[in-house]
Parts: sequence; C-alpha cells; structure tokens
Amino acid sequence: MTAPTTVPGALDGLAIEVPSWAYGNSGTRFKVFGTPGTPRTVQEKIQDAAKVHELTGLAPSVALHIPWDRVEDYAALGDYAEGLGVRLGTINSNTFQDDVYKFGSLTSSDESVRRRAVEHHLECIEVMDATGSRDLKVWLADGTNYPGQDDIRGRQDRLAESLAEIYARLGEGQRLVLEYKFFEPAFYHTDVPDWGTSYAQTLALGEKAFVCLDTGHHAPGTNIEFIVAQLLRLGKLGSFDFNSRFYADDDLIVGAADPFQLFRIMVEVVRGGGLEPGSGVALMLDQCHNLEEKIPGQIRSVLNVQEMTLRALLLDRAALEDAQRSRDVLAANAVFMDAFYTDVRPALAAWREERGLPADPMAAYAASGYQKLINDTRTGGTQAGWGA
Ligand code: AOS
Ligand code: ZN
Ligand code: ZN
Repeated sequence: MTAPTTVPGALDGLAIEVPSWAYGNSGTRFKVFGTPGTPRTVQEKIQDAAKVHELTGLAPSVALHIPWDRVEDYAALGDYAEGLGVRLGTINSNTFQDDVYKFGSLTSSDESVRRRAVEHHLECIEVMDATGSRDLKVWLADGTNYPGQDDIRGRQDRLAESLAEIYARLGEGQRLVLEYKFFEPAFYHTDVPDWGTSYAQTLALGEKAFVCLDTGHHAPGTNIEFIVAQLLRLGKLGSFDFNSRFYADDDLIVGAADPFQLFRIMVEVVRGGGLEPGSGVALMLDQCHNLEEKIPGQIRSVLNVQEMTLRALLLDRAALEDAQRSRDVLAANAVFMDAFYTDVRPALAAWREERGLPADPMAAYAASGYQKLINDTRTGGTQAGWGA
C-alpha cells in the first residue's frame, strides 16, 4: 500500500487514557531509580499527563490509583485537571500492598479482611462519585503459591460475593472492569487468571460489569487478538491496559516489543466496533518507565497506539473479504500485511498540523523546555513512585 495522504475520520475519536503511576518512579524488585523532575504530588502527575495531551491530542484523561493518589477533595482535583485540559478517568483500587492482604483480599476466608477489601472498593466508588469517573478497575493480587494451600473453589465463591456487593453500589453510568492476570504475585494459582474467569464473574454481576484486558497478562504465545474478538462479540470488553512485554508483565512501552501484535489487536478492535463512539471500550496505558524519561515515554506510547490504529483503519476490508471468500490464503494474508507495512507517519504529521498540534510531538517535547522546568522546580518533598 502506498503511503496514505488522508486519514479516516474514525481516527479523530481515538482517546487513550494515561495512568498517573506512569509519571512516578518505578523499577523492579532489584532497584527503583530516582529521576529529576518526578512528580511529588498527584497534581504534578496530572500536569505531566496534561503535557502529553497538549502535544498529542490523544490523551484526554488520567487514571488514578487509590490510595497512591488519595486527596481530601476529589471534586477539586477534577476541577484542577480540567483547568489543565484533561479529566480524571478510571479509578484503580489497591488491595495488594497492605500486610492484611497477604493471603487474599476479596477472596479471603477471613471475614474481617474481606470486609476491609470490600469497603476499600466502596470508598473508590465514592471517589468516582466526586470525580465523575465512569470506571472502577479491579485488579487483584489474590492467589496461592502451593497446591493445597487454600480451597481455590471457595475463594472463587467469595470473590463472586464480594464483587456482587461492590457492584450493587455502582451508580448510574458507572461500571466495574475486572482485570485478569495469569500469575504474579501468586505463582501457583491466581484467583482471576484469565479472560474466561473475568467473563464468568462479570457476566454473573450484570450489564455494568466488563472485562479488562491487560496485554501483558497472558502466557507467551497467547493469541490476544482472538480474546479481543471474542470479548467484543460477547459485548464484555470494557477496557484495555496497553503495554508490551518480552517475558512476563514487563509493562514496557506499548508497541515497542511487538508492533505487529498491537496492529492485530487494533484490527480486531476496529472489526468489533470498539472504536465507534459509545462502544464503551476504554483504551488505557498501564506502563512503567524504569529507565527512559517518563513524559516522552508516554508520548511515544500514545503515538504507537495511534499509528497502529491508523494502519488497522486502512486495512482494505473489501479486498480482504474477497480473498477470504475465494479461499485465497496468501492473497488474504497479503492484504493484511500490506496494511501493517503502510508507513502512516507522514499522514499523521499532516493530521496533527491540521489540528494545531506539533507534527512531531517527541521533538516538540524535547524543544519545549518542560523537562528542564520540572527538573529545576520539583525539588524537595518526596518523589512519587510505585506505592507512593
Ligand atoms: C498489575 O499487574 C496490573 O497490571 C494492574 O493493572 C496495575 O498495574 C496496577 O493495578 C496499578 O494499579
Ligand atoms: Zn494492568
Ligand atoms: Zn500488570
């Protein structure tokens, strides 16, 4: 396919939510490197997220994490975000950092622990009431390390009960998205390990509950685009946590490790109507920038999603269907690959300029002086990080 000169209108609606924690310091269990300019407060994280949106036009909302982003007045925080041109998005709960949750949270057989975990989620919904956020995202670290350690069936039943209580508290227009992950921190069994479990649990809850698909949460070799197609078909794909991985849950820049996989996923998102207005599919990043600078890391990420989305939109579906109908395996594959290999960067640069955005947001960030400004001014206090 020759490079396109125009961009389909569907791209205009593309919005990618950025996570507040991407702007804080993160690392591995071996080391967290500090960096100059790192936000000390949630407000500073929002400033950085707003810069990503200002330069790309792609990231109008910021996901918060409770308790890392806890403040007294969430409505005021929402106003603050709006003043910077972004809004507060998904609220992420956290039942994975307190000692009390060592053996589980929403699945715990200790009623007082389970109560505390449920109450935490109810608090998160109160935050959503104040911020106007639509989605509560639940990711659980619950699981066991050894066969026989606990009754895996009983844990599933308690999970269903806990989720039902949380779900019942959701208000009008609010949703619960349940994220799955096949291992880590638990190594033998995880209580929400796969899309099937998340689907079964959210189906039982009702129409305001959906599956969250984190692209890093599958065994190597898993056909993720198939899961995307299936969940869209079932009307249960609520959101993505985009990132990329070479080995496990690496949380690297989306599209960095395997751009072709991101393309294949976006083809199924487009095919399943996930980009259409009101589709209810939230595209989010769930990434950490351990080595690279965080703001350009986020800019690169949203641009990668935009590039692969445009390539997916350019797929010649009529030609593909013709080839599929005539059982021409190689022709069908060629049509598919043709879209993937299309260089959309010049068309996107023009698209940005038409909208008053910088043609090259990475270069614009480097030239903006913002990094120097935050390096110089964000001194004292404590840098925010994973868990802070
Ligand atoms: C954990 O592996 C998950 O990907 C979570 O979505 C996320 O990283 C965490 O909940 C941050 O809140
Ligand atoms: Zn995630
Ligand atoms: Zn993860």
